[in-house]
Amino acid sequence: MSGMRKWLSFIILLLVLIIFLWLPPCAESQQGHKSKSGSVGSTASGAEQAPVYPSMPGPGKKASIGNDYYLIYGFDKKPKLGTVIMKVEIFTKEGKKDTSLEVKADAGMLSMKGAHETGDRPFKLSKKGDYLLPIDIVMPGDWEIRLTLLKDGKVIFRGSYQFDV
Ligand SMILES: [Cu+2]
Repeated sequence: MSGMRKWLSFIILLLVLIIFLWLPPCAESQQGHKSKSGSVGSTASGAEQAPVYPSMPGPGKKASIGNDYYLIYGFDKKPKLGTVIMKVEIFTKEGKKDTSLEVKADAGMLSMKGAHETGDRPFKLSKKGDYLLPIDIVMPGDWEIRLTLLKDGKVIFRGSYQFDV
């Protein structure tokens, strides 16, 4: 009986030793893995790898889209509580109106991330060749509209407009 106990405690000691020897590198690799997957997760969570939306020149001003196009955006009225219609006009560098791009926008409050983001919604092309999108401003505060332009399914421009309501 006591022999078996000795045997058992020996095995337990051995197990503890093995675990102690084995744990630190494993914990390290797990941590490394965690921080890696964590950063991947955070970038992936922000709608296709946390894209950056540089501030655009104000409404009515030209914002260049690469070397080939520029856009001018505006609103049907100064953004205030309620629905505003955002209008985006796209021109080739020669100044000819272009309707071959796809335009999307997300709107939300900077100080209330995730509270009322609309998600990316497509603008509709009007007969005049303007891209239009109604945006609901549901609260006073600091809003941001994030614009994405695609050509042949590829993002060629991102820009943002911040304003207070
Ligand atoms: Cu809010």
